[in-house]
Amino acid sequence: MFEEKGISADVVLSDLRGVLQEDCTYESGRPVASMSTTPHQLGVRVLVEYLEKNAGRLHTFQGSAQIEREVVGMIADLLGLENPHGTTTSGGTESNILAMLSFREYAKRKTDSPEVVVPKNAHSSVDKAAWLLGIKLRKSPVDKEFKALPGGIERAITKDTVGIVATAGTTYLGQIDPIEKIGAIAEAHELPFHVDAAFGAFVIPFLRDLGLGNFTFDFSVSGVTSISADPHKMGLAPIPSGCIVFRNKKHLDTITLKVPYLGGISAKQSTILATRSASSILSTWAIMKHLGRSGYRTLVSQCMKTTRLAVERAHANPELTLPLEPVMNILGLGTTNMPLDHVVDRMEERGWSMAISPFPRTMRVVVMPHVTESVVNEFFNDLDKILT
Ligand code: 0PR
Repeated sequence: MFEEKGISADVVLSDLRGVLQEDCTYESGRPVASMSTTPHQLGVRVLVEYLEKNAGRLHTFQGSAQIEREVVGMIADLLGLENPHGTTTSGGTESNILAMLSFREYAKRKTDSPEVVVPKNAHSSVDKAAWLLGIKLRKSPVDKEFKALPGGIERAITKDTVGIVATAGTTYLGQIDPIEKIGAIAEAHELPFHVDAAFGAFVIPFLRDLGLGNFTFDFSVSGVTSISADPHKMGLAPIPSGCIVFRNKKHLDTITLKVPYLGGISAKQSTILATRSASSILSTWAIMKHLGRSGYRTLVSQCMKTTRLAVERAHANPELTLPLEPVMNILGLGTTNMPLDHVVDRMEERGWSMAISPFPRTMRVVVMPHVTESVVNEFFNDLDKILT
């Protein structure tokens, strides 16, 4: 109900506090399937301090415009690209929609029935993008490690194909598709190729530095034309913070709409949203500047150490299965005998906030910074009790 007469701020705040007790907090460690975490404190300060700034009107906020360019520049640098063309976004979904919009628009003269080839391990936002954009998806198969099969991608290409999407850091298992092989196919067929690294972009480069896996997934692969990366996942930025980087201006141009009445730099918009938070962009900038690569490397190192503990605990219980030895800080846990739904219901009763992945059917554990070693031990202690 929207009352006629307002209530005092104190009462409003205490009412709100009461209702929000229902929420799970990251500090409790309970959201074990979440790709978001407690944002970095410096970022929170910046977010609150500059809350009113609008990235839909960068003509008015020229300093914020400069910071946005620097955020895109830093992310592109992390992904191995010197002269990027890109934009910040509200997250991985918007970035995937923009990538696929650019495919469709770039191929406008080629076909009226655009198709995109995507392995079946992709995030559901690719389905959402296809739905919104009137694009048909051709889903290609994956191998037994749930990685895209390059041959399957090539076979799915038709005369109406306008682009290929693959993933570096899949939602369900943290798997990395063979980006070099797919890039070669994209080049041979002269197709743009988008890599969804919404989760992986802030993890994979540091795995490489730490000697925990040498995966080539970025702009060093010549066939890759765009990559998405979400600071609001492993970048520790407050929500909303996403980014898409294009190698070539011609691809960004296809998603740039002229809005002349807004004037100046605001007269060109490449995002789906118009009015949008600039404070989360400034916050992302502050966190990335403050942590530097070394800060993120330390974070990834800690998360991977905790992931190894989770793997040990999973292997120690014969009632649990791991369809994939984790590549990064994401695990999919299956069960040998007890139905997954039953286990998840019992875990929810014990206060865990769980998620069941459909492919393969597993419980997802994302070892974000709030999922500490003691959280992992408590989690597996509860699983062990339920499974005996
Ligand atoms: N691409 C990949 C590979 C993703 O994993 C996700 C999100 C997206 C794109 C879309 O990103 P946005 O959610 O920023 O638009 N994956 C998570 C998921 O669907 C999102 C999530 C986050 C889920 C927090 C739960 C949660 O508590 O599983």
